[in-house]
Amino acid sequence: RYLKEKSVAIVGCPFSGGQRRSGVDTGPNSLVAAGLIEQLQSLGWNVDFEGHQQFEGVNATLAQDEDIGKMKNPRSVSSVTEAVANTVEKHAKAGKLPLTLGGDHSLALGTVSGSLRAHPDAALIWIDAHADINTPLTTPSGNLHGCPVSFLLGLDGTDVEPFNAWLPKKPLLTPDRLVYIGLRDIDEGERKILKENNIKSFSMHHVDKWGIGKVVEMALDHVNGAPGKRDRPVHLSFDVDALDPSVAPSTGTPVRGGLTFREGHYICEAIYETGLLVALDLMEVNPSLLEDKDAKQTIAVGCSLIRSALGETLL
Ligand code: NNH
Ligand code: MN
Ligand code: MN
Ligand code: MN
Repeated sequence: RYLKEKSVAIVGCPFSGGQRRSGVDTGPNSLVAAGLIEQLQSLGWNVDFEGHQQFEGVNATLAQDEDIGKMKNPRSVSSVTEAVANTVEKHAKAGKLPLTLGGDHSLALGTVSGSLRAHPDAALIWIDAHADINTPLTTPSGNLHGCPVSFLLGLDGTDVEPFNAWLPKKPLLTPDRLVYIGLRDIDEGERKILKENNIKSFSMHHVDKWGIGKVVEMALDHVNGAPGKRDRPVHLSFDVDALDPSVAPSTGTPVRGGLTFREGHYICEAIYETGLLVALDLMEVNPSLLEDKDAKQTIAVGCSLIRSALGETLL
């Protein structure tokens, strides 16, 4: 409904500075090398891909990027996310669906910013084992991939350099348009933030209790403000670590007890079915961890989640 045509723009983001394990920067290239573009073309999409984002300069100086407070690599994350925001905004305003391939999840500060500039009333559906809503004050690790959502909401502690040089004074996202599915590893400070801001979260406990069908329904009801109402554009940010490590082993912070293969795919299929998907992120695929067969499995699952979100049907 919001797209001009069946046109997807791939934004490959070879960046790992939001966390400390190398290799996640090779995720985008691995997904493309596995045939993602051809797969999307055969689903009838026009695929716009002019090579991955160029972060060589930033990546080369990561080691010199000194901490600011607890934040690790703050200048690198800020400049990369600012650039990604501009790219995603450009594609979205051209009526295309930006598909961002990570790279670590700090990149979503950029992707969601870009989406919200083009679709100011959009909802954010965050599929993850983690809430990624630490602030620069609450982060236990200093890793900015655990913080993008707090910046998007403009929570206390996020008005900091260098991010405040480009993030808007008035945040683009409000807590009522955010929903989580898959959570099972939340930090103390995050728990408090989720409560205080009344943020809707479906943990793995809820997936077990109600089943994935009901959970996705409730998640969509929540962000649209009423049961059955479906009109908000949706930005879907999918961290592969939401899946169980037996399904997607090659990721930096696996947490057991995750979504099954089908539950992950169901989420993507159901959101595609609404016709409201305007942007998609597939993040945290790290092919350099573990053995080759685990990397291949994780890359294949990444490609198939993307296909499901872009309309591959089972029948
Ligand atoms: N919550 C932890 C932190 O802030 C871990 C976040 N790690 C993730 N998030 N992989 O998706 O560091
Ligand atoms: Mn994440
Ligand atoms: Mn995660
Ligand atoms: Mn992650």
